[in-house]
Amino acid sequence: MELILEKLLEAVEFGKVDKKSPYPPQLRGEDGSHELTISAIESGISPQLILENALIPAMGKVGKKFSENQIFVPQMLMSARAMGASMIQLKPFFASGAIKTKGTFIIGTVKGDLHDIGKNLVAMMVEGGGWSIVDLGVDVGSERFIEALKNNPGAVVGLSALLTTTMVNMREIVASIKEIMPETKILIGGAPVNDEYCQKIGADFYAPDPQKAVEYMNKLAS
Ligand code: B1M
Repeated sequence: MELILEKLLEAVEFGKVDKKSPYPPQLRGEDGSHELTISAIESGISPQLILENALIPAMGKVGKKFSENQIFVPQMLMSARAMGASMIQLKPFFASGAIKTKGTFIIGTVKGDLHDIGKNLVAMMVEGGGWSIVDLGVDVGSERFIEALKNNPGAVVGLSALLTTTMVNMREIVASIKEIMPETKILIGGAPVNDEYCQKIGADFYAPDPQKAVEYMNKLAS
């Protein structure tokens, strides 16, 4: 693999956003994902290769380490930020169709719920897994999910809830979506929900963490 992609993979894995960023200490003074992505594009490496050989494997490593409790939310957020810095440079290639994604993932925190840190992490990790993201934000009811699905036919939907008082809203959202578009795959997550609840409300998959969400999405795409 090109040295520059190896360096980019390392920058994203360890959360090095740009050269002036003091984090992580072991990469102080080195280029971050911002500079490395620009250099990679300028040296003629295709955006698809940048995504497939650096960003996706980096986020795969991050997700695995998080699942195994080797790293925690702050480190994961730094990696997500480093990936974001890289994605900003790649965005024009997504828009032009030069990068092919695995599909679209519509994600939102359900109605009544304003917690978005976990939802944002899942969105970032799934994006790092090669999917296009439609992030509807927080306090999202069934109407907005359905509208987004109509604009993105065949998309996978992700629902997040952090409150026992709002997880119940997942049931109505799942039922409304399945009534109109029964083939839609819906995954749910968030601290108060579990596999049993997922089955009870007719959702397709419960992901306890972002890595499990990515693994499920990748199975759907294969
Ligand atoms: Co809130 N809050 N909060 N809060 N808050 C909790 C959730 C709570 C457990 C705190 C407590 O009492 N111990 C409690 C819920 C109790 C319950 O329902 N059983 C609670 C409460 C009660 C409230 C308010 C009602 C407080 C009040 O006003 N009286 C209020 C509700 C507001 C509302 O939503 N309408 C409220 C408000 C807030 C803040 C706005 C202050 C802030 C949110 C800021 C924000 O998100 N931008 C906040 C915070 C920060 C928390 C805690 C401290 C942290 C949540 C968090 O971000 N965790 C939380 C207590 C705690 O968890 N220690 C708490 C880190 C995040 C990475 O984890 O979101 O679980 P998490 O996501 C994980 C997994 O769950 C999973 O992946 C992530 C990474 O592993 N995951 C998915 C999440 N979504 C997924 C989706 C998937 C797949 C996986 O697929 C689609």
